[in-house]
Amino acid sequence: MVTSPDRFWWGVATSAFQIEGTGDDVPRGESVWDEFCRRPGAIADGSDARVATDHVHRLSEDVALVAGLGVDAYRFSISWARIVPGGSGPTSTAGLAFYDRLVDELLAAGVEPLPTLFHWDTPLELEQAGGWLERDTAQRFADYVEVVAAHLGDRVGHWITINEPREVTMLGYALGAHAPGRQLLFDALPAAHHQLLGHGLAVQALRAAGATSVGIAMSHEPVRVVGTTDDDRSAADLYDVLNNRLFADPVLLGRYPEGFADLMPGSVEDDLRLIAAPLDRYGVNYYSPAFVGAATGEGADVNGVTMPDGLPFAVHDVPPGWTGERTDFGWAVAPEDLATLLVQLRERYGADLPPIVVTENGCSYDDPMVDGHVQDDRRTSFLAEHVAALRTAQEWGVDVRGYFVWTLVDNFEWAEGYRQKFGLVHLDPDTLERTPRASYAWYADHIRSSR
Ligand code: GCO
Repeated sequence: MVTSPDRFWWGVATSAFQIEGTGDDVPRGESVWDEFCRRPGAIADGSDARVATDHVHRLSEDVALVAGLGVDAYRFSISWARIVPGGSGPTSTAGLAFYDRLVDELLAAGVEPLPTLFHWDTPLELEQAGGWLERDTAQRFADYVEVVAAHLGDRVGHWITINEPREVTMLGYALGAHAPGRQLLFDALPAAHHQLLGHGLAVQALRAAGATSVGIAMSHEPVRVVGTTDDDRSAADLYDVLNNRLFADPVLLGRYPEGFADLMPGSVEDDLRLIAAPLDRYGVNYYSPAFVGAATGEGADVNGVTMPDGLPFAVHDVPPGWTGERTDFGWAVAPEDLATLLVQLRERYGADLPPIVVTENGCSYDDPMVDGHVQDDRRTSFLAEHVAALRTAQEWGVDVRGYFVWTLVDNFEWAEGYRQKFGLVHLDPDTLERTPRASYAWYADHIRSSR
C-alpha cells in the first residue's frame, strides 16, 4: 500500500472500455458495447472503441501522465471479458498479465491502484443469455471477481465493485440509449437487483481474499423540482426514488424504497442481507442535477437520451429560463448541488453511510489547441468550484475522503462516441498523441498545494 487509507485521496478515473482498445496482442472477449457499437445509429458519431485511446499499447505513457498529476490513487476498471473472455469458463493469462503490469507500474510510480470490477462492459456471451436480467450473471460476476482478487490481492488492497448500476439499468435496459439497447421500461428492474446482488457477492469474495477496503461507485443526481404544483413535487420525488434511492437504499439500508421489493424478481430478503454488507467507502459520481416536473405525457430528448411518451415525470435538460453555465454536453454546471447532495446523503443515511469518496466529477469542454496548448479555463473553473463545494460539505460535517476527476485522457464517451471531451489531457484522434491541457497543470498544482 502506498498511502494511508484514512488520508484524503486525490485521484483521476478512467474505465476499461473507454480507453483500452481491443488490443490484438492482449486479446479480450467481446462485450455488450462492442455489439452495440455495430448497430447503425447507436453511437452519435458512428465510431466504436476498437482503438479508443489505445491504452493497451500506451500503458506506460498513461501511467506517467497519472503520476505527473501527483495523485494518491488511479481509479481504472478491469475488463471482465479480458479476464474471462466468455463471461464464464476459462481465464485469460494474457489478460491477467496486462493488469499485473498496470498495477506494478502504478505502484512503482507511487500511485495507489483503485480498480473497479465492472464498468458496464458485460461479456457479450452472458448478455446473449439474458445479461443482468438473469440472476446467474451475478454469480458469474462473483466468480470473475474471485479470480481477479486472488491474482491481484497481494498488491491491490482497495476495490470498487460496480460502477453506476443506475445507468446500466435505466439507459441500458429501460430506455435503450446504451448497451445492451433494451427498451423494457419498468421491466428493466431485475437488472438493478441482479447488479446489486453481484455487488453483494463481490464484497463477499473481496473480503474472503483479504481486501483492505471495499466500496461501490454510484451516480447521484440531486433533483430540483421544475414548477410549483403538488404534481411537480410528487413527480420529482418519484424520479428521486427511481434514480437515487432505488440503488442507494438497498446498499446502505438493506431495503428497497416502499413498493419496489415486490417489483423485483423472486423473494429478495436474503439477497438484501448480502447487498447491504458494510462498506469502507461509498463512491459518489456527480456531474449535474436533474430538473424534474409533472408528467406531460409526451416524450422528449434530454441531452441525447430519448425519453419515451407516457413517463410519470418530465425531465428537462435545464429548466425554462436557465441562465447558468452549461458544458459542451449541455449539462448544467451546478457545483452547489454537490454540497447539497453530500449533505442530503448524510441526512438520509446517517450512521449507515460510510465515508464518501467522490469517485467521478468532471466536464466535457472542447477548447481549441493553439500552438500545442489548450487553455481550458472552463474545465479548471468547473473543477475548482466542485472541489470548493466538497470542502463546504466537509465543513458542514460530511465525512468526504477523496475526489477523483473524470477523466485522464479524452476517450470513448459511450453513445456520444468521441464527440465529448472530458480529459485533463487532449487526445489527437488521428495520431493518438496526448497533450496535457491547462487544467492538468492546475489540478497538479492544486494537489501539491493542498498537502
Ligand atoms: C460514469 C461514466 C463515465 C462517463 C462519464 C461522463 O461512470 O458516469 O461511466 O464512464 O464517461 O460519466 O459521462
